[in-house]
Amino acid sequence: MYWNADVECMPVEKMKELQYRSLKNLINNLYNSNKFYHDRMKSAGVLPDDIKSLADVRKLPFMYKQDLRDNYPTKMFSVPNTEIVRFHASSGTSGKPTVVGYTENDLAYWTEALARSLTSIGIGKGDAVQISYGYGLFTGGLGLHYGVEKVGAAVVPTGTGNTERQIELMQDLRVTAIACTPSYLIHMNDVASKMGIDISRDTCLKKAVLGAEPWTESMRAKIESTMKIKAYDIYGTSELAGPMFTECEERNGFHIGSDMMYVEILDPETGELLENGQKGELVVTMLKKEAFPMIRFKIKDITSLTEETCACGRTSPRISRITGRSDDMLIVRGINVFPSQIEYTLMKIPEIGNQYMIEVTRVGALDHMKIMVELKPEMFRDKVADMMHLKTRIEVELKKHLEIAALVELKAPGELPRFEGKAKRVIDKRVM
Ligand code: DLL
Repeated sequence: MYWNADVECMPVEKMKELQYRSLKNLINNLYNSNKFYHDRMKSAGVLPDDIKSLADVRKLPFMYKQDLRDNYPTKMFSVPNTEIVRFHASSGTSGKPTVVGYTENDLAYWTEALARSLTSIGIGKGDAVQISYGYGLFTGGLGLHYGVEKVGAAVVPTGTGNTERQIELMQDLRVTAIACTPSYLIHMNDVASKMGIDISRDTCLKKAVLGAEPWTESMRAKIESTMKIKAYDIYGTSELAGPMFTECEERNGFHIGSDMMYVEILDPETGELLENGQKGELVVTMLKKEAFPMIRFKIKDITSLTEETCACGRTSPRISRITGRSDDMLIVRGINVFPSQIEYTLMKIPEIGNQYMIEVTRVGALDHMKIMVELKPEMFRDKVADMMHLKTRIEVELKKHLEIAALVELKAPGELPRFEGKAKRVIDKRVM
């Protein structure tokens, strides 16, 4: 079943022509009306007339997450504020979040991408889909919400937390599919067991749409065998829109809507364009976005591209499941955390010295983050009450900037290990 067969199964050459026309339009508009892109292209020595084929996209300069921070909150937007109908934001490295704005058309394309994806995994009218992604500034909840409604299924908008109630609702509303992070689904299953509920026996759950954090085939196998459901991967980033692309029933990569985006896979070291099947850094140009265009955006996720027609009949290219990142971003309970963001917060607290370490572990299905910080010698006290007060103050400060809780452990000066050369600040003990 296709949502939009004309586009999803369009002959490849015809699609490439369409992409070129969209690219040409986009670059002309941006050069003439957006100061950020105009200046970027000018300093890279590229003019709109230099874009004579789709491959000429490679002449255009890259965009980075840092550009969003430098232009906080809306300086890169391409439309007047009056055209914006929604904002989303994700946490940033230096206290400032990255903000993305959407016009009505932007939301319509995002929803269309999700409608195609959900249809490709057989979710539609008659399904009840529990959305256990965060609603609000995070794109997971609201993004999927409108996609699910679009395909005519019923939304159960539980959001995150209150797991026991979520399980009751799953039973009472005869939920057939759930969308959440893979780790949260495993946690939900553990909680259900403690409540004496067997998800495979006592609920109508058949499918799960899982993403927003890395997970593996072995985690998929575990989820499917314990809950007797089919688990599909979903991918997206807030800069592109939010969750957008799933695998189809074949489960051999995310189908990319080529009418909406152009994908390159580059060698992270050399920047060289890689062949189909080779793993590298994902670089995306969004062809239709109005409020917040993305040209050659370096997402930093590692994947590979396939352009062969899929056994499902779709001609759209696929990217393989995400196997890592080319930067140091951690995803903890579905939230993006940059060690530099932690450092920025810590270094503003006068009692803290220069040494810290971040430890991420998984207890049951949930991630836990511990931050060990060395105090300055003059700030280190023997009085337990003083230290407890300081520990709480650091935890509150981190929670404010990271949006998730981290446990702080205070260390005496000189207590943390020192490294010759590159400091090892992050210990990720999670096994997936
Ligand atoms: O996580 C959007 C999303 C919501 C995707 C719900 C899927 C479901 P951000 O918070 O901007 O957006 O984080 C994007 O999360 O660059 C990847 O590193 C990682 N990520 C997202 N989905 C997957 C996945 C949302 N399926 C960053 N597998 C991305 C591995 C993923 N990593």
